[in-house]
Amino acid sequence: MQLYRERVESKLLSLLSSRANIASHLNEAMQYSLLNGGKRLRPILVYQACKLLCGTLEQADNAACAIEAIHSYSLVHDDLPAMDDDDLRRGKPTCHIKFDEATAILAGDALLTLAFELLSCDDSLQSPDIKLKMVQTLATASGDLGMVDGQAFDLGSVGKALTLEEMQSMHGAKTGALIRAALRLGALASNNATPDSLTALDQYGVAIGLAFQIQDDILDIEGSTEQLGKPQGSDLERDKPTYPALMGLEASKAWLEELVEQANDALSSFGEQATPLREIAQFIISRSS
Ligand code: GRG
Repeated sequence: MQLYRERVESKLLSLLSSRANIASHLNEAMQYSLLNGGKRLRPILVYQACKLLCGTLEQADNAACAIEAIHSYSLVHDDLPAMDDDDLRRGKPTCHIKFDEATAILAGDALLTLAFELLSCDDSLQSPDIKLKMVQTLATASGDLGMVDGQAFDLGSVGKALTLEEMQSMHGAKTGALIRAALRLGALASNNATPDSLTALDQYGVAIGLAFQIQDDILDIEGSTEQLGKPQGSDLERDKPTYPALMGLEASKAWLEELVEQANDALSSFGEQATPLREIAQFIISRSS
């Protein structure tokens, strides 16, 4: 994971350093948001899925950068006063606190569009058809049929009692869609994806996406502000619906174990080659930040 984290960070740094904006604070705000820590889970999934299907890391580079650009944009906008109104992200002042609100909106916009520029100008991809499928994958996962839809539902449900089904749909869109897209992007980039391998990776993605969100909710209770890099207890304070609140802490933890089993089962056809993805599933439920 460390290897891939460093790889995507160095690609992102050289990409942003090479862009000549006339507004220097825009580039600064983009760099601040993209390069200020973070686990880089989504790019790591892109690399692992591509490698699993015998693709090279070069083939996965642009998709890895693109998905992290989308993720970073979503965090910048999520932190804005009109949304979650947060001051702290990854242990540092959020983008609109460090710069200003307009700059944070624009930096988010620029990161979002950068992602599609990266996918569409990727020369390492073998066919225009694959490129197009990757653009579609990322657009659908991040737009109004994916992450943006989940965010809109989330903002509309503060203080409301949700059913387990509603929570799963919300998180499936808000957090899960991008995680599944990361795996699909990596698989497509390898140029060796088959319908079966895409289905298996998607089933794995559904399980780890949900596990990621449940662990996030648990960390809001059991983690520390220092480790999390954002205020601990913020879900509780905002009366946000969470899995531990709905089903209890112990049942949530038991569910995590079941989801890791489901994730591992989904990978059975890949054998030993999928060990890194199995380790990532375990990492997701044992992470402390
Ligand atoms: C603004 C369109 C729009 C969407 C925002 C992802 C999201 C949607 C909001 C983030 C709110 C949040 C804390 C969700 C919980 C799960 C999550 C995505 C956590 C942050 O992702 P990590 O833990 O972050 O991968 P790092 O910092 O490691 O990159």
